[in-house]
Amino acid sequence: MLGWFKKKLGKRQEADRPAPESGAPAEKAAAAAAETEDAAPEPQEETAPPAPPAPPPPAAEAEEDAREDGPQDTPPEPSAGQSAQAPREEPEGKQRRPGLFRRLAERLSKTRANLVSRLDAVFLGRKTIDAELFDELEEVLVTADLGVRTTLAVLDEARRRVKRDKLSDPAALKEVLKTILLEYLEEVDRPAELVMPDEGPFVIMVLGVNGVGKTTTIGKLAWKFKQAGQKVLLVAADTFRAAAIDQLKVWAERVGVDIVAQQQGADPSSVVFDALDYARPRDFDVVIIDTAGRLHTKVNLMAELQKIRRVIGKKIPGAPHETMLVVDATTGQNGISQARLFNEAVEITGLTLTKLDGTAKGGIVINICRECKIPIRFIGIGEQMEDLRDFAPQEFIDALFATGERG
Ligand SMILES: Nc1nc2c(ncn2[C@@H]2O[C@H](COP(=O)(O)OP(=O)(O)O)[C@@H](O)[C@H]2O)c(=O)[nH]1
Ligand SMILES: [Mg+2]
Repeated sequence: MLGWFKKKLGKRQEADRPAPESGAPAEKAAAAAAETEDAAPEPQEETAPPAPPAPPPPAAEAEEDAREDGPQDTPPEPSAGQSAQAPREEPEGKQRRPGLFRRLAERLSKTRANLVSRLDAVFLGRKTIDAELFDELEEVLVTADLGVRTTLAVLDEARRRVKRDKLSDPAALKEVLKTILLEYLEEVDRPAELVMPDEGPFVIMVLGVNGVGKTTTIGKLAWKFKQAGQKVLLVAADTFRAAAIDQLKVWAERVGVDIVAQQQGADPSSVVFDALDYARPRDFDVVIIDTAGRLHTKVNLMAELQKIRRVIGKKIPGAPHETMLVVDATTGQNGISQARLFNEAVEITGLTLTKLDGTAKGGIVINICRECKIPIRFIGIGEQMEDLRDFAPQEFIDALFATGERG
């Protein structure tokens, strides 16, 4: 199954680019995006920290002084990076796929140990499907952060299918469970189509509480788009801390994309206002907006996000085309509360779940899908640039249930 990113790029390219000599443009774009993933460098050390932050580019400072509170007539110059679209290399074939799959499986190893290995232990030596088996399954699923409600729903459905298909072999029940989990993920993924704008940039507004991985995800996402030949603009609308602005600048420089940033404390809406003024005449394909996530002023934060959203919509009718909530998978059930909270304030259209490499509770992916009915676009499986994956339910379940010899 193609992930959201590929689907979107496919549409975009189909609409915008002249047909190449061979191959359907949509397919080519999808292939290019796929190759982006395939061409991702092999992981460095498992525990390698992200590249040390470089000092922000000098040009970045210049416009910070020239900042006033209201929207300006002359938008600031971009502070960093070059906007030229790098010529794309299109390597033959997809031989790297197994490596990518293996890496995903590796990164999910904590969840696999906590969920799948424990499921296996429950099934081990069982001859029949009985109530005791279901009780034990319940415990395993709940502790892997599937949540009580999702767990009960999964097991009810499993019981129904066992009865319907007259299953008696516990191994068959394990397959049934796997299928049900996959169905939950696919159910939400299926209607996840988004409409690409006919003209103007595709605007992504990124939200989430502090520390969940918004800025990192934006950096990785920018890289993904850039690899696929898209012209990307980053917008530093988290003006709460200077460090947050600098962090985004570092990413812009590392990836080689433009950024619009102002000084700490600037009104986030006016940063966005100016950034969109800057973006429109310059043919950006994608604009990604970073926002603040401090929770201690919840009401203010939500009001601020609503205001930013209004500003975007006024500047570019129909935008933001994606309002993406970033959730830290290691926070477990808390992530679900966050999704509800943000969704009430601004309608969330997609999720990115980060830090799946660091948690044994990856069951949250299934839980959040079922509870929130918001499609998961991406998953973060590490701190490196290439550690953001399109979320593909089948691949995810396969990686989770992968045994040693897989991949
Ligand atoms: N292991 C791991 N760490 C991540 C991932 N995504 C982000 N992080 C780390 O989480 C921390 C907070 O990220 P940041 O982007 O600053 O969060 P923000 O406050 O939401 O912008 C940083 O140390 C990131 O490197 C991920 O997928 N896996
Ligand atoms: Mg940040």
